[in-house]
Amino acid sequence: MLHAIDNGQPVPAERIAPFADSRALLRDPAALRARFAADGYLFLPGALPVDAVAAARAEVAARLFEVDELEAPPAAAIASGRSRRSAPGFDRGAFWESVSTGPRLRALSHGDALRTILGTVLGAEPIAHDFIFLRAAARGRATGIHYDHPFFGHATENVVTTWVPLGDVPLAEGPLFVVEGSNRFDDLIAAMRQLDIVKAPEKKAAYAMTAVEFARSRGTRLLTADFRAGDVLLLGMFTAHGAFDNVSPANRVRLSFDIRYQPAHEPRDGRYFGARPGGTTGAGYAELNGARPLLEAWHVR
Ligand SMILES: O=C(O)CCC(=O)C(=O)O
Repeated sequence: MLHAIDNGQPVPAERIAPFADSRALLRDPAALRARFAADGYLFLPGALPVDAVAAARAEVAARLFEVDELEAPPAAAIASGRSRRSAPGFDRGAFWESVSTGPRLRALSHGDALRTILGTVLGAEPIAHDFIFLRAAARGRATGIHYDHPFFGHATENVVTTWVPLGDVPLAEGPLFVVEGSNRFDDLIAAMRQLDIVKAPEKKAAYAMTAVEFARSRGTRLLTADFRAGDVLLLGMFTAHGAFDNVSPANRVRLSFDIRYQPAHEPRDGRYFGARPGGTTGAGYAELNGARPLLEAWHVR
């Protein structure tokens, strides 16, 4: 039984199901790509070295501890309810950029293990965005349902979102979910192709419905997992997804990152590449939720 919370309510049993496990297909690239095309996602449990994940987690947690947002020991990621990031003059964008470019985090996000997986999935030499979305979701946080195309699919649609939990992320801590079959919701996908949230910022990429309402309206389910350190989830640009509520009784912060890979030879969206990428809006790392103190408001992106 999978128990997750959406918008303060338990997800009914008929609306939630586990991801298909595609790890064995890493040895069969054609079958792996066929599964990705069919399902719009690939769940690859245990595909990353856990020591590299633990090192990245420790690095990020140490930085949050430094601004007094976590209790000791930092790697337990228990929110303190305090923050030095609220102090006048604190440069939140610069801080988050420095956390997001930490060497251990980058060794994981841009390292051989992910490169090899993404090369297999793309069937081409892969390149990762330099801009990375590092998430620190405190209790009470969630991410609304959206497709990624309006953010990342403009230069090429052949872009793969790569979601990596930095440590175990059980269902109570609000992991990612995928809307089953949403890669075939042609009406929604056609609308997403028209939407550029930078050119039309009044249009939100996230749907107003709760995840359960959304799934019910389409007669489908929310697929997810009790994520373990070392797991990876890959999504296409036309796969609707979000994250459940973090309801951790221990006040544990959900740490994860998401990054996009694409074939190196295809056109690149300059907002996400380079030494100081501007990100979706041009504000750089200051635009991310992670740049705000843990207990401040959280909206999708
Ligand atoms: O981790 C989250 O809360 C959201 C991640 C997401 O939307 C993505 O990876 O595209």
